[in-house]
Amino acid sequence: MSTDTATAAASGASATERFHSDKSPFAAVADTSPERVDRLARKVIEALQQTVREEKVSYDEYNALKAWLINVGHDGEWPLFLDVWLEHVVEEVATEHREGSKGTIEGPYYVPGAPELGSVGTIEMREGEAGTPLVWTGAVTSVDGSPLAGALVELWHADADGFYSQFAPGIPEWNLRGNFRTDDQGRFEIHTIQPAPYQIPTDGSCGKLIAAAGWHAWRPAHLHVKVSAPGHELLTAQLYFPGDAHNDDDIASAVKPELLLDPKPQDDGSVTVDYGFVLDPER
Ligand code: MBD
Ligand code: FE
Repeated sequence: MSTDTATAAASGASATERFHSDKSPFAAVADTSPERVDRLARKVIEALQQTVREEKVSYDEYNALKAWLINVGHDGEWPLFLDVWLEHVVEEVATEHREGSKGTIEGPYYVPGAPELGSVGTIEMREGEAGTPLVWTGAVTSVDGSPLAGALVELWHADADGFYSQFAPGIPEWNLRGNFRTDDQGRFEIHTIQPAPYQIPTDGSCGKLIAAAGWHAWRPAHLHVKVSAPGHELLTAQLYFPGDAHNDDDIASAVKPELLLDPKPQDDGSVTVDYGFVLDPER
């Protein structure tokens, strides 16, 4: 049972490995000028130095920080740490010019290349997968209102225990991960289950910080998506369910009012929801 054996170090190692295998982060910034590097590095270092001065940080506190930072790396939790406490600001800056749908952070658990399931399909799930059945219909359009046929909607989300396939043990590889394509009208219909609220691992370095600071480790239940179409900017978003206790205090600060769904409970116990996406043309 994944609940018994999931560890921060294992999910952290998977997230770190995934990040390295998908991206060439240094190649993308190979042209950065020394002036830019100097400016950014100096600002970050000065913020740390100023904190030490203002708060009169002791040698014991400095050594604890050193040990903690080393442990974040050992646990593979740098992707988690950065995506929880920093990515939301990067996303805000990167998308402030957009006129189409609001997006939010990607987080550490996206995997490219999930199974292609067409415009109407059921995501891969285990027999008797726990959770309320969810039927999600929607359309993808451009900002001028024209439907985008053949747009790609990549969906991934946690199971009813809050675990992601490929980042917790004992879950089939592509469970609750699938890629959908809009039809001629730009529409899609996705059958899945409602995910559970998600608690970031408490037994690793990020969990230790959260406990020591008296914070909580919860994210509200969410569906992750990436929506893309030729000639348009990639939209990365998450969708949330009204009434979730953590919509107002997400540890990752990634909830926006525009990302709240309006689910309609059905007589058969399932829930339907209509939510579409408006993509910005590439600039
Ligand atoms: C998640 O599932 C997530 O979406 C983010 C942003 C951080 C940690 C876990
Ligand atoms: Fe998530």
